Amino acid sequence: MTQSVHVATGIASIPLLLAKLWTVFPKLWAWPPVESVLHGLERVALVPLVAGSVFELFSGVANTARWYPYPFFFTSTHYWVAWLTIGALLVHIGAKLPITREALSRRRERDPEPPGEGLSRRGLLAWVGATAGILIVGTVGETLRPFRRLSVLAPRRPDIGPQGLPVNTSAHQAGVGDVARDPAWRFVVDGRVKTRLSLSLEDLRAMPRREAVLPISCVEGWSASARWTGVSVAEVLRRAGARPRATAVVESLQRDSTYARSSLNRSHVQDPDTLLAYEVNGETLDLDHGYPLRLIGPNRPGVMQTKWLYRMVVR
Ligand SMILES: Nc1nc2c(c(=O)[nH]1)N[C@H]1C(S)=C(S)[C@@H](COP(=O)(O)O)O[C@H]1N2
Ligand SMILES: [Mo]
Repeated sequence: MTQSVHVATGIASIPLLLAKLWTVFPKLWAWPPVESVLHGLERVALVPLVAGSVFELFSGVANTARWYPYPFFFTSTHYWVAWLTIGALLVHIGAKLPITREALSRRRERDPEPPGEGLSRRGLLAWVGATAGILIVGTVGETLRPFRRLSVLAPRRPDIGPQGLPVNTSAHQAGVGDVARDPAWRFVVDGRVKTRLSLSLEDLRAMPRREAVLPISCVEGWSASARWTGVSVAEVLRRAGARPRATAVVESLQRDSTYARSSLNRSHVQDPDTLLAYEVNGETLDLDHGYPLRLIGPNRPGVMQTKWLYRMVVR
């Protein structure tokens, strides 16, 4: 829900922002540029508002296409610029409140829209609404399966990929093709444990099976649910003799990637549906989905559903 609403509302904001910038553009050249100290402050506050809004929408769309034309890390920048933009928006709303209040309280008859001057305000809003609607319908199929055939504007469809699930990074791209298939593969559980475990896939399969229907909610704009089978992280920790309030970090065979490890907080660890999964939709995991073992758990973004696990460090 949160992932798709975030992406859909972000995409729908694009025509709204463009229309807004287009209508206020002439004011950029108003003369004199500053009429008073207050007016000057108000205009300065527009810089983070406009720059922040444009950056948020641009970087968000670029992220859905996995395009990062800047040196900084997308996630934290997108997050912090959002706070700056919200702050600038509050300042802007505060500065415009008197005008807005006056405009809203004015009676329509006393202030009819001047006829014949191009698009009316209502017409403009209708166009913005229609464009936003088209953009949403053209992309929301990345999360809502019934719309998948209409997803002509989306970079991918959530049902295309091995076992009906998309793949962002294949085993080949991650450079794990051979090590992941190595029969000597073991899953190691160490750190703050009483007993260090070293488990083969057969050992894991011999442990209590647990099934959960869970989505991969990818911040790159898509999500897809599947039925996962594996062993509860909680069960493995119990066998290793971890303390009751333990947390953990899982590590991938993949090297040199921000996705190669992820941490599990206490509620993730304790949720019985947080799985070390070896099957999806009743089949052994495809190599591209993290064979032999991947993490999958509720309330975690896709980036934290680490694939090709080989180790869990308990803390
Ligand atoms: N080791 C590893 N795990 C990973 C990734 C990755 O690149 N490497 N991608 C993550 C991301 S961003 C998502 S959304 C999910 C699903 O990605 P997939 O479609 O590549 O399976 O796996 C996550 N686990
Ligand atoms: Mo992702």
